Amino acid sequence: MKTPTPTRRRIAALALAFAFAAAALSPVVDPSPSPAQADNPIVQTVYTADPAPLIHNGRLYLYTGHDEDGATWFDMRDWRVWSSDDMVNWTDHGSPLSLDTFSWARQDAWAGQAVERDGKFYWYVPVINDATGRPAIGVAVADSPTGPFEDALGRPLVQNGEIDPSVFIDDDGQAYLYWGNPNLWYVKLNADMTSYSGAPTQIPLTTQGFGTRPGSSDRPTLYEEGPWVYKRDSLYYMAFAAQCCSEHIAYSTAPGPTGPWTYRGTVMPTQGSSFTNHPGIIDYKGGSYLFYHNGALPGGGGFARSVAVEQFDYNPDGTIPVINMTESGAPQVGALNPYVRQEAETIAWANGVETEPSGEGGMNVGWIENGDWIKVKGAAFGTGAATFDARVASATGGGAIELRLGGPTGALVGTCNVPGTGGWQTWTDVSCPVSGATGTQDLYLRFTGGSGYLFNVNWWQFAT
Ligand SMILES: [Ca+2]
Ligand SMILES: [Ca+2]
Repeated sequence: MKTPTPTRRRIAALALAFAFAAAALSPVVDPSPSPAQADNPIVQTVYTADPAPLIHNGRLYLYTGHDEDGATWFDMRDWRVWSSDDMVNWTDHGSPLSLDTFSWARQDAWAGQAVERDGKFYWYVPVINDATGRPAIGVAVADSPTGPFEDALGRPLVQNGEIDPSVFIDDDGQAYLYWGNPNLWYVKLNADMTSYSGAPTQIPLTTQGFGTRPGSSDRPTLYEEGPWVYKRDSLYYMAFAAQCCSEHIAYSTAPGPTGPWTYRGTVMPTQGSSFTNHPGIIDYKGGSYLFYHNGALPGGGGFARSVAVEQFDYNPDGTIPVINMTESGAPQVGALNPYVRQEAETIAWANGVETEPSGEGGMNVGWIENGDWIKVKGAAFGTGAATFDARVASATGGGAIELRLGGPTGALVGTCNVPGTGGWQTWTDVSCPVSGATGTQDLYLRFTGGSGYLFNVNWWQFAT
């Protein structure tokens, strides 16, 4: 049984400062007036970095790193998984992979990517090999996109002191692992995805292939790190973090997976209060999306980053337009169905809460204090909801869930009282009447009660 730790830092509690902070950090952000409207960054409960999207069974899974609170370097110890089917409400799947997964890893749970092959999920990550003190790339495997992941090999897959693996499986089934900083490498993975054929091959970093870095003789091209390789139509793309520091995102294209690469330009300019950036590009439900990171959360910066997303359209010739960071993020695809069980940790914007593994499986929302709230964007109530049910637990005296529409102080359509249950993982169902919830609305679960932590929420569901 896990008890919320009162001393844990609550970054999201500062979210009211978000609009002001973000406006000061970047001149390019949307003029969104308040965090109630902002949907970027897409996670507010922890700092996240180095996004890597993956689509499985019609759902978009997002693999990220995790910057520790208060870090003064890239202090990263685990990786995180999130998912969405509408690009705005993101479900927290917790931390199914960490340094502890790799017995041979010492530190630096940095940028990786997960891919699916034959019903298994392979997550390639760089870590410091304890035996050598140098970066190596490990691979973890799972039967589910949300893990749990295990070390597939018990040793590094490949090690040459360089980082940032990206994996691409071509239409012919051949898989390629790309990585590198300061150089750029690829190797052909075997069909088992945990071994390779041939030796790692260096991709020539020419200015024709990767642009010209101004004022640098030791690194003449823009390529810095973080390759992201994919194929669209018959063209191969490599996006990458360019020109440290601060980095921007640039890209090159090639007629084949091994090149030759031609530099194509900037994807995302230097913006957003993090001196690194990292691309993850994918098509989903008819739209094209760039995942990246910035320092836009309260307390954010170069070592306290947050993953964000923008929707974009390729130009007719296949080139990528210049994409700016926004606070509004990607538009919602479809709507959320409030009449099926929704996890409390499915969130468009969280103010003041965090998440933790639930004793009932998955995650639950916790650290709930008076006035905290969760935004769920675009809930389709149709002709109207009659009741609201929630799965709750409280080691204290509980409180109440206010159901509001349009904003945290918007129209009140129901109030659900939550009793003390004798434990933070001692769960019970509560139910309450709802009136006035019709049409498609942004739903706010606003939590009220006395002082201190009030209760936890595992899931909720409306009924007609
Ligand atoms: Ca709180
Ligand atoms: Ca849950």
